[in-house]
Amino acid sequence: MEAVYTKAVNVGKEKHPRILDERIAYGTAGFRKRADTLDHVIYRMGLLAALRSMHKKACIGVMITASHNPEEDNGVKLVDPMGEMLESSWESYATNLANVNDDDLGSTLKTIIQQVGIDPEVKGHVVVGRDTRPSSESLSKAICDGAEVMVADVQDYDLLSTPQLHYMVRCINTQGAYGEPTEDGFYSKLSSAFSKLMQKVREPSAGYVASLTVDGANGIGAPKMKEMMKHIGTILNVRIVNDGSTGKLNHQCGADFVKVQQMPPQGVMLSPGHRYASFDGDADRIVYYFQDNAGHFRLLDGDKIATLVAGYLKTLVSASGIELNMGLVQTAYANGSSTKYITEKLLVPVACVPTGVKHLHHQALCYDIGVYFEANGHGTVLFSDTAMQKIEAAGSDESLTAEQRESAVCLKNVVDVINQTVGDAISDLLLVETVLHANGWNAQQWNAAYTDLPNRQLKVKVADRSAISTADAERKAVRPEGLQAAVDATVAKYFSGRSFVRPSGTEDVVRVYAEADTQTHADQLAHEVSLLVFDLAGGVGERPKPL
Ligand code: G16
Repeated sequence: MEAVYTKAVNVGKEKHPRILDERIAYGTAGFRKRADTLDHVIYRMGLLAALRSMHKKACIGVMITASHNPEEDNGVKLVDPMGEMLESSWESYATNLANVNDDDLGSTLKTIIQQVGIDPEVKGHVVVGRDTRPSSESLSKAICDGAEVMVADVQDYDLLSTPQLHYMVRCINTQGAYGEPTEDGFYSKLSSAFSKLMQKVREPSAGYVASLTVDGANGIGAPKMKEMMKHIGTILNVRIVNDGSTGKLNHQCGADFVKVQQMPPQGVMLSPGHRYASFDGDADRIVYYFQDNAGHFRLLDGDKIATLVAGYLKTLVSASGIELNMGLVQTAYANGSSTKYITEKLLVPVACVPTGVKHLHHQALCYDIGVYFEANGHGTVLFSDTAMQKIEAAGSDESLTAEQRESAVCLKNVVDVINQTVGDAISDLLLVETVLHANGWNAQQWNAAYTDLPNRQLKVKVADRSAISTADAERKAVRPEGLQAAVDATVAKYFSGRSFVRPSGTEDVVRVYAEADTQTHADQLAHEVSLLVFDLAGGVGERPKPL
């Protein structure tokens, strides 16, 4: 291995030197920063991905993307063997490797190998994907350089959505049992299940119309959705806007813009009765929206998707007669009304975990059927092995009624529409359309289940966002001292008020969330809490202004 360590240092110094003496930390979903400062970090993640692969004796994925961040940023997400995010115990290795001097690269690799107990004889296998950012192509080469220095086999998928790369990793590591590890395999698996689910002819009076407009955030989701549509054909009519042909990535468009600004993206003129969806920059999030009869913009976010899907799955499971437990996982951003609806109406237990798909995914594994969604539209559904076995068996169990068997077969097709590895905008879109079709609902009928509490999200700039630390699934700020008490006192002034603050793990900001009985009150509360953050946690620049 000595020759490999030396090569890691030499290639690092020659091709991917650490030019900035600035510390970078592993965040909510990997490393994320301005693209022109990232080359050495990405090279090193190629090295680390190879080590992880050697350790797990399985293929590991690396995705070059900064997802919802502006086009100038980029980042890297590491994908573990079953398509989940990198195990958190490895995040410290990643941070350490990303920050050492070029000369210390070899010794750092050696230490990781010794600490983890990696067999140096094992050959690594790393698969790489990238989004459409201008910087992504050269950064994906840096990944390949790193993995090749560690003598790993490298497979470059080129342009993929993040969830497609997660899917590939799982397909490869299950020797194809999860699906064929190709783009065509992805489209075929999902579209074939979707076609079966959409076969049932609806009453003409039903509210559902198989037509919607998709905002591709000028990112990778647009071309990939177009590919999916070639497989789906006329079952669903999808018009794609913000497809990257003219606009800038995530600029005034995409799921994050629509969710945070609570308005339609650029390029979309809402027409009443029509359904709209927005992807984010790497197509792992989706939100829906529509204009109601009174002409108001209505958002159907991750909470609304979670409740729609959980309600449908609950009905199907019950109709099939299969005994399975279900749980729903949310974060502090979940609208209070959604949590109330899930626990009181759907009677499904809800768990609250910190922001980040890695936390939600982990918790969702505790149930036979684990539905997880962040309010920002990032989520999926996980089925345990037991659930899968029961569903498969029930589909052909002659002791069950025809209706029960039919529900079990339907459930199996629903499983195949879902990308269980991570939130997937394309897969989630097909799932939502499936449920709306099955229920015969339009967007207004979907939205009627419960009414969101008015809410507002703001960002505050501070000198050092690590000055804020949180507890209780990010619902309480434990540092700086006095901040939480001040937030509590402010919240107490508002009817149905709730607010929390947390440092973002993807942007250099502190996020503030507030909800209250009216939009004016939610806006006021968010503003007051922003001022507290600014004053007590080292705000920089202009003091937050009222909305
Ligand atoms: C990533 C994570 C999400 C998280 C979001 C915002 O999304 O995957 O789980 O909600 O960042 O995180 P934060 O509030 O810490 O900035 P994406 O779509 O940008 O990869």
